[in-house]
Amino acid sequence: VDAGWKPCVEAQSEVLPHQVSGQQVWVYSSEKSEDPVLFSPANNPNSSDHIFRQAKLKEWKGPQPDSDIPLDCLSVVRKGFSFYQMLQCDDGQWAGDYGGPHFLLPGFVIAAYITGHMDTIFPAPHCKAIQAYLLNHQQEDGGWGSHIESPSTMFGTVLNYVALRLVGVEAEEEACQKGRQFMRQHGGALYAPSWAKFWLAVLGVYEWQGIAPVPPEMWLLPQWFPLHPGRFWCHCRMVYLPMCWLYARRFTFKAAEDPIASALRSELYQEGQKYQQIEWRRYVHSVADIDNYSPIHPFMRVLQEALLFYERFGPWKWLRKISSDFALEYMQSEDLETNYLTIGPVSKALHLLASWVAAGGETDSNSAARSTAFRAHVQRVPAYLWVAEDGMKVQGYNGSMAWDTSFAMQAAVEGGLVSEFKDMSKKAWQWLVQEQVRSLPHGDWRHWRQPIQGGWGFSTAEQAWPVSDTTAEAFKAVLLLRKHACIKAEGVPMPDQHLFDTVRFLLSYQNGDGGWATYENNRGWSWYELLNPSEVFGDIMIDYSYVECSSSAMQALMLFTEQFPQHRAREIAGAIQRGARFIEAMQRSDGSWYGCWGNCFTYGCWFGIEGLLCAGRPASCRPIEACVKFLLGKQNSDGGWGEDFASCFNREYAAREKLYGCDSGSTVVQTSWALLALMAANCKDIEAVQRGIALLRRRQLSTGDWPQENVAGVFNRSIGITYTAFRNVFPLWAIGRFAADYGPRHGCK
Ligand code: LAN
Repeated sequence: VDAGWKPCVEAQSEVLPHQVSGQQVWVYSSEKSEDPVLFSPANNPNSSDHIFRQAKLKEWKGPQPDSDIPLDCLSVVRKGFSFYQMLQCDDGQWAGDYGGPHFLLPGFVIAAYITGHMDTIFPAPHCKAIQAYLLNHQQEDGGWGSHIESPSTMFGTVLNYVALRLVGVEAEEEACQKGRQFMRQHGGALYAPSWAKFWLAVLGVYEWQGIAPVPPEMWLLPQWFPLHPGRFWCHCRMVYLPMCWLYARRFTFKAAEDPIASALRSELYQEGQKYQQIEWRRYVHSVADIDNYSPIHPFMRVLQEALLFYERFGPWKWLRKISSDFALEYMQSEDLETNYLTIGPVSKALHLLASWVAAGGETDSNSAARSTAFRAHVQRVPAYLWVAEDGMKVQGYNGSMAWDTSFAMQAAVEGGLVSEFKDMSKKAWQWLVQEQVRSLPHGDWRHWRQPIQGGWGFSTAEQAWPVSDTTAEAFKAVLLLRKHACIKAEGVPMPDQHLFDTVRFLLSYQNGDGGWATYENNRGWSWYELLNPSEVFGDIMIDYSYVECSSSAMQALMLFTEQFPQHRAREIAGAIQRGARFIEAMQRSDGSWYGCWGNCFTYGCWFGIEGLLCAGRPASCRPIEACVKFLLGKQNSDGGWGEDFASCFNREYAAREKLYGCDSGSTVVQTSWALLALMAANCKDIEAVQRGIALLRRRQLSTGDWPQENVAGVFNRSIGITYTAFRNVFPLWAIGRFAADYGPRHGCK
């Protein structure tokens, strides 16, 4: 990618409802300081976040990590933190690449193109960096995957092909020719999954008759009705919200008048297939086999047919108007609450477009561009963009800063390094205190939002969507730090009441089954999955209880109750016990736990074991022993652990092959999770733990960093997502635990 990209903190703006805080953005300056960085996807599609890290290292004024190879484990952690502190941002957070999915960037590009704002949203250097990204991740078969480690899918290919064309790559260029060939081998865009078809319809290169209905009237269903969308998982709800509004209007870009869009009308389909003659209605349910992860259930098909009938014979106008107006008001309220970030990247791109349409963009583009909402949306696009050596990408969220900062601090505490890294710790503490979530401006239960006060989000407070476990992990970090002398003496104060708010938050997010879901309490049943319309994602309809979220919430509550034995102690104790029963119920017969948000069983096992232990289950209890046995059985001969993304996708443990130039299938992140779990469970096989630690030490680079290996995160079973910070934080945490606790306990260094 071209040099000249720099991370920075964006200036405040008068269009946004609240102050921008905690975000990271990239700016381009024409003075080039470095040579372009090379990226070789054939070696590893996971980039190293080299550009960001180099920029931070250059700014660093403090001492450099020792170049010697450390002799003991504590020095390894010290060296690792000496490196990692150099990456900390001035405000105290750790930022990093949170890319991975391949279906996000195209939505942004399509929305920018339709609104005629490519020049403002993606000026020339952006387009160049986006081209680099798209070309870097095109695979040998001409397609793109749904995420960086996925084989090519129609979801990835159709969307990224369109994005490539819109950022200025000509149809005759080789990349496009190969892309077309891949699409045509799989039936052309008529066989793309529904979310891809939606973007195509909006761009005017697919017709609305070929789209399964997304009626806004669903919002008018009575609240008690089991299928009211207020009961869906918030991500599902908040994506179908702008979709239903755009669908009801059948909004379409005037593709016929645009040279690229009209060319796409033939490029996306089979050779010789005439766009005007396609019988769209026949392709509503068609999707390529390679994409069909969650096939549409016959029950949903019947429902979709009924809805098509309703659409055909004219939905009642008044009902459509009331429901569309409601949807628009809901979207505007979400914009204000999240400072125009919205809950995530898919809704963000749809809101960007919808705000322009709602301001009359179709008839008067100039005045729509001046509308407050559209301008504010444009200003918040950079919060989602990231530049790494593979190019410019749209991240899975507006960053993972709260999550990464919370883990980093817990690792520092466990390694006993808080006072040694006092400035780093104080800055991180301050950032965490500042990023605790306030309450919603319009009150909580409006639009099915739960009280959020006292929570922490995955990224920043202004994003205003705290999660059970991001709250819990930040709370753990805060509780651990506040006991330290240097934080007590010099850190910004945090009133106890703010800690009590978090307790109320965590207790109220527990579900009836004893577990914790993500952003909300569970509001529906798993049979809703019969209505999953996405084809490409698994388990998206409701907010399920998860082992990871439950374990984090329990650990945080336990830590709190140790420090404040007077505050809601009985409720907390009861909640933890119910949580433990949920975790036990989720254990698989082989002793493992499936990880829903990390790749994969190594991640789930770590949370499962820590959860049971914090509830007071002894390390010798049957479930923990079974999990230890499971983990030990998966250790590689080099001492490490390594799982393939197939574990997440197929829900069966899949060992990772030697890949991307590594000398084995082991990875440092998964090895660390397994080790953290084993050490927490006080594993009797000391030698196995030692061999794992030895692998982490061998893989540490001379700088104190670790290499970026594989995709460590996952969502919705099928999509991989990058966590760059994990390669530092988890090895540091595992080796720190070994140095400070497990090692001394077992007489080894
Ligand atoms: C995230 C990121 C963080 C993640 C953890 C905190 C790790 C997890 O323990 C709970 C769930 C959560 C908050 C989570 C949920 C789903 C998200 C928001 C994501 C994986 C980041 C991107 C993803 C979102 C759904 C992407 C947009 C795609 C759609 C299908 C709407």
